[in-house]
Amino acid sequence: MKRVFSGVQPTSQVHIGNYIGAIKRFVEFQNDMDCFFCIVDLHSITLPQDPKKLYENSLQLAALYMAVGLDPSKVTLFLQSQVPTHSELAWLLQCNSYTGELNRMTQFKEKSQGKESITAGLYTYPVLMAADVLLYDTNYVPVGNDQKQHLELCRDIAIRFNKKYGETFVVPEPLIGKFGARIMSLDDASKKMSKSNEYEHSKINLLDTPSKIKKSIMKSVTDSESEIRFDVENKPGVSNLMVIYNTLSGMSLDDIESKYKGLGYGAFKKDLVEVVVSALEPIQSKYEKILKSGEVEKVLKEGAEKAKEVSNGILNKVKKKIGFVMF
Ligand code: ATP
Ligand code: LTN
Repeated sequence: MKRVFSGVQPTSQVHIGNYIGAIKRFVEFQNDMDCFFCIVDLHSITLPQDPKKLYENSLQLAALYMAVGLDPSKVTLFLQSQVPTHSELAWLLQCNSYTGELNRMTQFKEKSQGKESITAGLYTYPVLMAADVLLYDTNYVPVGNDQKQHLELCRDIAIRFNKKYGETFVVPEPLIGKFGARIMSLDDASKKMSKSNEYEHSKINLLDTPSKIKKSIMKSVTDSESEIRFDVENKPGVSNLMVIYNTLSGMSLDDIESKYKGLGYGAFKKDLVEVVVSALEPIQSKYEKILKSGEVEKVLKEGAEKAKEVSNGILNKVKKKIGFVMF
């Protein structure tokens, strides 16, 4: 069976960009592939986190993974910090990566911009991500568009290691969706929808109420025309809303264009509110049930055991190749 690995940071609330670009797609793999989905809490502390919030967000994300339809009897769900092989391989890979390649990472440049002090962890973040993926002989990594460069680095690290020490790692392939791999901010269609954007109407979170969803969509930027047409270059705001509509309802972009011909943005946005609310409603009610059931901790515990078992085998192989004494 082919293996799939992906991770989401437990920073702040999960938004529909995370859902459409990544988490919703995770569910599609669970029946045919051996899936590992991680809550990458070690990554999240590359930027300051409030300990109480980090704790809450980590359990909330686990419950959300299940609420969107990931079945713990089919997939392995776990917390990165509970599986020490991740930190250990990250160090070994850091000693096989170059500052030149890390300097080129655009996410590092963006996230360090304007900051007075930047942690070494933010700089080496992509190497920890490479360790996450390579520890499981991963074939496929479903992610949003913003992670493309990190996965190219991961592949480079794997290929280089295999050349130096002999065949060790499976070289993974990113799986980036055709539509929805980069959902844009609702208030500025030139920027990606992002957890770190503090303006509440820039995004829709999976746990937002219908009235908040309505407000954010009705306020979203469009343009001075009134035509519903998919044209990312000239109509980025409307095109972004159309992608949200398309990915959450299944209606094709062509059918959306025909349905709203001559109707204007008001009618389109009003229906989009319905589409989003009805896509999120089942997730929200399942989420509440899962939290109450108390099963989250048990699932994470079992997930960590399985992740340790699989990743230990690969880590030991790497250590032997490097020349460490193993008993
Ligand atoms: P931040 O923007 O604050 O760095 P984030 O929103 O990117 O956070 P992550 O936990 O880093 O959140 O991302 C989880 C997954 O969601 C990744 O696969 C990422 O590529 C994807 N993703 C993030 N933002 C978007 C977006 N706007 N559109 C589509 N996919 C996205
Ligand atoms: N960097 C990713 C989160 C992440 C990840 C991973 C994604 C950490 N490790 C391994 C896929 C595979 C992000 O979303 N910002």
